[in-house]
Formats: sequence, structure tokens, C-alpha cells
Amino acid sequence: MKRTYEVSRKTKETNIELYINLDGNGEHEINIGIKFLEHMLKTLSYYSKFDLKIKAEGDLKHHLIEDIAIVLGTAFNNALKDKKGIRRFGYSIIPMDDSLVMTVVDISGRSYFYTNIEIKNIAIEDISDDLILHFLKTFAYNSKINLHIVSFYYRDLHHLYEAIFKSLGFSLREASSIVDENVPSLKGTI
Ligand SMILES: [Mn+2]
Repeated sequence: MKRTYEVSRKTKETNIELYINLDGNGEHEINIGIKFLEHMLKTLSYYSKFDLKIKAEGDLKHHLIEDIAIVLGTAFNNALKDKKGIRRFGYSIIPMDDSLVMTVVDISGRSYFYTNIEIKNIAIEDISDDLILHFLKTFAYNSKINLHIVSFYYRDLHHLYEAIFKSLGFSLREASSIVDENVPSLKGTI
């Protein structure tokens, strides 16, 4: 079973084409017109080893960020197919210079998002930190995973979020990796 998913979604606000391959090599092609989020999604692809192609345009930055997160989350959940044999849980602790973060993922079929990071409403390149947190929360809800993001400490917001996307890549890769043939739940379904 090929763990890939391809989707094309057009609304009055945004137009998004996305392809994901969970068993890829981290190859990516991201063209969304928001430079810092492009940098983050390339980082996510590289460290998760998911192949990721995203082409997107939209009327407002907020709409675009929100809709890319919805489409990426939905695509990730769909690409997991029947979730048979996945490890289900994944976590990683990643530093980037002044920043140290941990992400923890449970591919549980239930959506939950937690972070101890406070919104500062400060711009990081061409996006503000509240929109990046909004992206991460929206991704978690639409992919039906539990996502916990803990910052131990940081000074530079660029480093903080880059460490988060690196860590999320590692955690998603671990959680989605195939380890046996069972559905990893006592209930028998996730
Ligand atoms: Mn960077």
C-alpha cells in the first residue's frame, strides 16, 4: 500500500495543490509565496523524510496559512491509510543555538494541541508568530493527532520555530514509521 496522498482544493479564498509521500526521501517543492513558512515546510519535509509538494496562492496571508494547514493535515491523515503497523507515538528534543524544544506526537485519531509558547505578535521575516502557532494548531486538528510543543527556553524566534519544525519532522517520522502489522491500540482501531 502506497502511503501517498494528492489533493487539489480551490475555494474563493485560496487555491492549493498538495502531494505527500510518507515513505519518501525528504524531497520537496514548496511554492506558497510566504518565505518563512516555505522555509519551515522545507525543514519539515527534510527531517520527516516525507516528500512534499505544495503549490498555493490566496487572497490573504491568514487564509493561505490556515488552508495549507488544513490541506496538509488532512493529506497526512489520509496518507496513513489504515494506520496498520505504525509506531503511533513519536517525540524529539531538538536544540537550535539558543532554543531548545520538544515535540510529542500521538497519531491517535483524536485532535489535541498544547503549547507553552506565548504569542508575542512579532514578525519573523514575512509572517507573525501568532500565524505560525495557528498553522501548527490547525495542522494538528486536521491530521487528527495529539501534538504537544514544549519550549524549554529560547531567545531568537526564528531559531525557536525552526527548532520546532525540525523536531516535528523527527516526531512525525517516528510516529508514522511502520514497526509491525498491528493496529497500535487496545481498542483495535485508531
Ligand atoms: Mn533559518
